[in-house]
Amino acid sequence: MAKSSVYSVCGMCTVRCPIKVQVENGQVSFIEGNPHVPAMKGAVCPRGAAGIALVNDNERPQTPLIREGERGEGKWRKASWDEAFDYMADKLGQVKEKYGAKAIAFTDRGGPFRDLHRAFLRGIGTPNYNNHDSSCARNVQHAALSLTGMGRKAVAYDFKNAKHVVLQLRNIFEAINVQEVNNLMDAMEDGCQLTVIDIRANVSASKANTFLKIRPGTDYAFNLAVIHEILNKRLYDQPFKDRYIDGVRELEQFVAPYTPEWAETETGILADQLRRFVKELAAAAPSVIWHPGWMAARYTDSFYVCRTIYIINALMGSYGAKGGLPFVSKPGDVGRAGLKSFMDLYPKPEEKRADGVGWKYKHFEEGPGLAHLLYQAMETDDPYQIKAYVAYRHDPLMGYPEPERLKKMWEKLDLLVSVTFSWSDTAWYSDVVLPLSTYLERESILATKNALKPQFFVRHRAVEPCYDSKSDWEIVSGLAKRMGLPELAFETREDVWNFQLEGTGVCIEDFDAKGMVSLADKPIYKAFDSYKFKTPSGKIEIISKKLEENGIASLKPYESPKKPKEGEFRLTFGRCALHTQGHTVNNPMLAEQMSENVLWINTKEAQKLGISHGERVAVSQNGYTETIIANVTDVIHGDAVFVIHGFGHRLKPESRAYGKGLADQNFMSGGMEVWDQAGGAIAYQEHFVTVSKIAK
Ligand SMILES: Nc1nc2c(c(=O)[nH]1)N[C@H]1C(S)=C(S)[C@@H](COP(=O)(O)OP(=O)(O)OC[C@H]3O[C@@H](n4cnc5c(=O)[nH]c(N)nc54)[C@H](O)[C@@H]3O)O[C@H]1N2
Ligand SMILES: Nc1nc2c(c(=O)[nH]1)N[C@H]1C(S)=C(S)[C@@H](COP(=O)(O)OP(=O)(O)OC[C@H]3O[C@@H](n4cnc5c(=O)[nH]c(N)nc54)[C@H](O)[C@@H]3O)O[C@H]1N2
Ligand code: SF4
Ligand SMILES: [Mo]
Repeated sequence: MAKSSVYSVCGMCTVRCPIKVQVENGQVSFIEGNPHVPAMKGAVCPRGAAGIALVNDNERPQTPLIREGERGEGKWRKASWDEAFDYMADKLGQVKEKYGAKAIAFTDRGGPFRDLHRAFLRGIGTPNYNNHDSSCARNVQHAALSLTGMGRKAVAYDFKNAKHVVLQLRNIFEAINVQEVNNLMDAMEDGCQLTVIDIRANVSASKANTFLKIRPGTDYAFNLAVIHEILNKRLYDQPFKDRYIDGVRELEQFVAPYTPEWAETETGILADQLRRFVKELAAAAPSVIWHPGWMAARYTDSFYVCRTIYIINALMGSYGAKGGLPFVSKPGDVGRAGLKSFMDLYPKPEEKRADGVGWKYKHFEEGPGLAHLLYQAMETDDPYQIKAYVAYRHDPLMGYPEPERLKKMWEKLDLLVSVTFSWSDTAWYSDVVLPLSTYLERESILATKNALKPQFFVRHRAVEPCYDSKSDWEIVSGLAKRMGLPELAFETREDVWNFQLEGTGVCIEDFDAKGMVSLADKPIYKAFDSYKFKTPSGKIEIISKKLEENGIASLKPYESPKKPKEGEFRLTFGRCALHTQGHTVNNPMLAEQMSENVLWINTKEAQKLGISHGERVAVSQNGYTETIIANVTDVIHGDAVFVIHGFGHRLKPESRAYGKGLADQNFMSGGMEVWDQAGGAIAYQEHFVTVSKIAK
């Protein structure tokens, strides 16, 4: 038997763990963690292992498809790649000629492999690149920027050396990043404390030293009281505070009314418990990580929750500290040249963005913009018409609220394209579907990981595509060739990689041994004294000039969240270890492990409704109903019901997922307009549902 192994990068979720793929006779036989990365411990998570089942899954798009019937009807014509590229280039050309390049919009899933397709957008001249982040971590990013002038990824989470980790809105043992989980478990074995603040006892809570069950949507109250207690008892890191934090006096005045006793009435967490927790936290400083959150697109004040978390980390002195939030290094920081950028081939388009970011909303970062505002522009033609849209590795019909509303927003598009490896609601509704090879069948462009030990890494193709699919660079090259961008029309993967490696002193063979090239010998903890934050004052700024100038308060007075009306529940959601968003639900191995989601509902509330554990119940909002099995439990707050997101698929080709479970995005009526004006993200959890027994 012909056996080989390939170092690559997992693609089952956005974490992109380094992996080693074993291949036997041209088929993937086993996937494990890359043994050269100690924190992987040779492991992958269940989804990473199930990548094997993705490759030969015949329920994914297998050739390019061009729509024949109405949008969403599912009538397709199979096309060759040449035909699909010609069709697309022709339509894009027409839109560009008639409405200008800005009428072409593009969204993707974010991540490190974007340089080439973003260069393509610049090349054709549109400013309208967005990613999914307004449905995910935008509030975290903007909170980080508003305080430090640096994005959320400018610091690492040094779990391995931490002494106290706080997870608030962050379920690390189910929303998995393998290296982070392994590092945190090692630290906990060495005595690191774990505190979980959540509306329900999730798996992370089950491993925690302290679990604080909080009333949904009151995290800002809790955090303000924590700051009050830290300042009141002078539990902060004095030298760090004096040297690196600007605006502590304003902060002190602002939090004066927010005592632990006050917070108790809001959050349900006892004042004494809060005080004990703060004392323990301060004792572990500066090796403290209060995780700023990841999926923080939840409430209209989530930005301020993230902001207070960063402020608490600063007061604990954990910025720059071992076991806290040390600063990552970029290639330039360690005296190395970075990868040559495709985007630098073209100037930045001068047109203003359709989503208003950078001109109408000056306090937001331009990069990925705010996709929900792009969609609104598609509907209103304000500031201008958008006529072509490519959703690349993106399923907004599952990931944004109100799918039916979103379809209406897309009504005026002359072209809607989906580039994807699996069926998705968005792909099914598109005019053209371009099947991307699965991550095991394709290579990616080279990417950089800024880290304590920065590196370049690469995704290698482990096996040849089993259907008529292509890699990203092949897709971009195919389009570039037809759209007058010869500099992006690469013939071979080596041409792509060699372009990127020019001037770096690294060659592509250097990746063979480990799948990555480290740019430093050991983790670098940047010298504290030399550090300057990227704000005007060089310090962490509690009062952000940029926010204030744009009419946004740096410290917003607390407003109590809406209480659910009698018989209503706040709809909340999150992840489980067995699935990624909506795109693994039809995976043969994972569907077998978990084929539907259940509705977590508090025991007392269920009793009032006469609902028993395991019973199928109806969930409704504004006359719209879906059904789901009830998980009656004491460990969720009575104000909320909770589901795992990503279920409730209704697509014909997905036999394993079809009709199973509930789709939470269908219960967010008006949700495209409900977003956090300070942080930019959608506020997904500002919606209420009723739950009832199903009439027999
Ligand atoms: N297995 C797996 N891992 C993943 C993903 C996946 O789909 N599957 N997706 C990846 C992605 S894209 C992301 S963004 C991350 C998300 O990572 P996380 O943000 O950590 O994950 P979630 O499960 O969305 O939410 C975390 C917790 O927030 C809690 N929560 C809900 N409302 C409130 C509230 O009002 N207050 C508090 N304190 N807690 C609340 C939920 O109960 C849940 O336990 O995970 C990543 N990793
Ligand atoms: N109601 C509700 N809405 C949510 C969430 C929620 O919990 N509840 N979670 C939010 C969060 S945290 C996020 S990150 C977003 C996620 O939503 P999206 O950003 O849309 O991401 P995914 O669902 O992971 O993937 C989108 C599509 O891309 C395809 N895909 C995945 N990986 C690849 C790849 O490597 N290449 C290509 N070409 N295609 C790929 C998949 O097949 C899938 O169809 O949704 C957000 N929306
Ligand atoms: S966390 Fe799991 S699914 Fe995500 S990249 Fe790592 S191994 Fe793959
Ligand atoms: Mo996310």
